[in-house]
Amino acid sequence: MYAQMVKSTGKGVQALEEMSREERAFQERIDRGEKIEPKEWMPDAYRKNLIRQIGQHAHSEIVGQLPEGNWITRAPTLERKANLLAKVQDEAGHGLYLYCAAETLGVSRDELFEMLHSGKMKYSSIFNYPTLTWADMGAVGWLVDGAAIMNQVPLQRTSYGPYARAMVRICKEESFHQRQGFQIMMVMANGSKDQKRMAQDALNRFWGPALMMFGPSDKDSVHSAQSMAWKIKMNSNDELRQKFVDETVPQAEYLDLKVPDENLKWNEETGHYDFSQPDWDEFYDVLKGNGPCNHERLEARKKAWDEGAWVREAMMAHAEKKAAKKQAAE
Ligand code: BYC
Repeated sequence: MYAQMVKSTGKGVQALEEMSREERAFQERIDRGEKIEPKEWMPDAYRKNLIRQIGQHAHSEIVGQLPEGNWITRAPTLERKANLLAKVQDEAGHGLYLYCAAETLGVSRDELFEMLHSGKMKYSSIFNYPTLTWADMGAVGWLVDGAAIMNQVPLQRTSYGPYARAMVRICKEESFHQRQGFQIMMVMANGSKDQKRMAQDALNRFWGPALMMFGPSDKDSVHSAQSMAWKIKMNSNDELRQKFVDETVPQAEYLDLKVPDENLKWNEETGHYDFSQPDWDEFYDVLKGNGPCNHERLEARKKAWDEGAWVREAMMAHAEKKAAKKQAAE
């Protein structure tokens, strides 16, 4: 049933005159800034869209552990290893909060995992790129978590209560992640010639994919209009991408690294940087499953799921035994 739910919910916004009385009252609650809670009435399309977005967000956190997990055993110092380990564990925690939030909408965790593993549900495109050197741990923290915060801070005000509340803690932790990434970049950029070259190379490879994290340009975004009307999304994709560029370019300058974009230029008139769009053909190709690591990431997730089957079975057996014991005592 939920496989159909993740299908696109359209490009435009439902017109007021097309709304039923219930739908209109619901929209008015959203417009007043009220939070919607799990047991309350909501339009089916609102529920579907939230399951899609929160589910994809949860999957991104879980799959997002893989590129950094790759470097835990090769971190250059014990302190770096402990920091990276903590960060990767935080991502697992974020996934769990988000799966819980999605479950309050009536979808089960098993259904969500099935949709991830069968490719029916997406996760962020960024995690289909490889992490080739230690400098990538800096670039991921700085750029990927930096982009994530840009997108997620406004989501603390999203209309669905459990999602908004989950975002509060997630954002606090993402800020720490961004800083630890930037600090790695500072050390690399101020280190030996080779270290600086590695830092620049990591920036070169992650800049475009980080810009893609915000989704297609506004004119091509399928869900933005309705999601923004429902405050499932607080800003458009292009707005957040611009904000990210405006904040990140001065940080690159501070690192004395060059953002790989010949068209990047401060625009006095707009008060923003002009910049090149990322390669949208590459983005859609990654979404279709053809990125450098799509296959590897999904296989790793499926393997973890299969190898964890005995844990789930043991936990379920324990819970059932406990429930039976309680029932017998009553
Ligand atoms: N990658 O209509 P649009 C993290 C899809 S985790 C893949 O604009 P929407 C972190 C989109 O789903 C970061 N797919 O969509 C974790 C839609 O396809 P469907 C994740 C993408 O939803 C560990 C289609 O393209 N953050 O930060 O309005 C370590 C059309 O797009 C992408 C979140 O999930 C993409 N980049 O806007 C470190 C935040 N972009 O579903 C860090 C919550 C678009 O119709 N999510 N698509 O098949 C959002 O804010 C929104 O869902 C997005 C996309 C801005 C991502």
